[in-house]
Amino acid sequence: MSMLMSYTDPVLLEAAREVFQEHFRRDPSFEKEMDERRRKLMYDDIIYNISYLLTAVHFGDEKIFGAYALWLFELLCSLMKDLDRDRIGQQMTDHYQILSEQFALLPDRILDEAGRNNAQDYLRKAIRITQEAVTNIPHSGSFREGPYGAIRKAYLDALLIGKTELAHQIIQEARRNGMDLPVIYEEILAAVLHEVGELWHQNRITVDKEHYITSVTQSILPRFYDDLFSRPRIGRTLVVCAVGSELHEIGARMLSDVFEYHGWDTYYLGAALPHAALLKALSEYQPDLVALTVTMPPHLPECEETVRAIRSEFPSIRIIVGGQAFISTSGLWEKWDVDFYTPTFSDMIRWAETAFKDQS
Ligand code: B12
Repeated sequence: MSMLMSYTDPVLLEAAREVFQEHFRRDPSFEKEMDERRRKLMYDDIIYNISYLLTAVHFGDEKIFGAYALWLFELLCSLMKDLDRDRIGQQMTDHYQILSEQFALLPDRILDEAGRNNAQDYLRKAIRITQEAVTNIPHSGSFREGPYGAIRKAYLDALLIGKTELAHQIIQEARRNGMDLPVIYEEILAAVLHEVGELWHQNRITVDKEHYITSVTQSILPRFYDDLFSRPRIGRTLVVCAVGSELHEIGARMLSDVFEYHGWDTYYLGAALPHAALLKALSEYQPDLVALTVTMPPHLPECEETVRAIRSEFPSIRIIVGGQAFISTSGLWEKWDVDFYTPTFSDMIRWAETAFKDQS
């Protein structure tokens, strides 16, 4: 490439126009994703991308384009909040592919053969860098640390790029390697859902992705059931539900499964259970224990009301409460007439083993 060549050479502008149009020809989603404003920016961006690529080729320095590809991907993720990282990654890898096809056609006046080859090489690397960036999200706290960090990340990465089957395989493999149900539930599946909530909160993933990951997780739980029901029974009964209009129910369901795993007979009543329906169920199943879960603090008053009603109508049933709503209180549960609260399944099972020991 000549030192004096302009990035706005008509041949390059024509190539940019071709790249722009090819995106719309190749991918029908572009029509609805790109409004007028975005189309204008997109065209300018293509010219900008070409200028970076030619600069990298000019200096024979792949890092110039590689670093730019990463920067551009993160910028687009911040700007196009309605699209998730996976989709933007797809757009950008298509983009580098289309650019590569156009660059192969550039005349020697713009790039000689060696330059064209270098450009192809840099574009291939930009594709790889972008694909890696899709799942390379800064995670909160200890998400990637400890003995379960790697598997949590592998499971979440698979879901962030829509690989449902791979996500299932990762969990099945953990099972085959001897990780038992309560650990998989709490250390992998629950931890990943908490992280997904963080990513949604930070606007790093879109709501549809959050729902998809939730639904895949829900589809994984029944795969443990053969094991669950074949375990020895201990003659204890548990009723579990998410109170009031609480829609977050996966914690409640997991809790029910963990008790079932420890030999309890459980009745999991799902989300948003009306108060009266719960009392009816308690009278029918006569459980030893009832577990109530609350995620959203506005449902706490309803939970308190439910606890009062259970105490007065079924004084012999023990009550435990849990869920994220309690984490952000100053020990609220201690002011209620409940038997136990803990944020973790392992503590809960330890408590149950002691609390029901004398009576078995
Ligand atoms: C999936 C999800 C949803 C799904 C729920 C689907 C379903 N079928 O359950 C849907 C889409 C319905 C949803 C809706 C909403 N959600 Co939502 N959701 C989540 C998400 C991503 C995962 C929830 C989950 O299943 N976690 C995994 C389970 C296993 O964890 P857990 O419930 O905490 O349970 C663990 C412990 O707490 C404990 N435990 C739980 N219960 C009990 C009970 C007992 C007795 C014991 C001992 C222990 C225990 O054991 C479990 C294992 O460790 C969370 C993120 C997060 N931090 O969890 C956000 C999150 C809870 N949602 C949030 C919000 C804001 C909402 C909405 C208001 C969004 C909206 N604008 O519409 C609505 C409100 C719905 C409603 N009316 O209740 C916020 C809540 C913020 C807050 N504290 O106020 C969160 C934290 C996301 C975030 N980071 O901001 N959500």
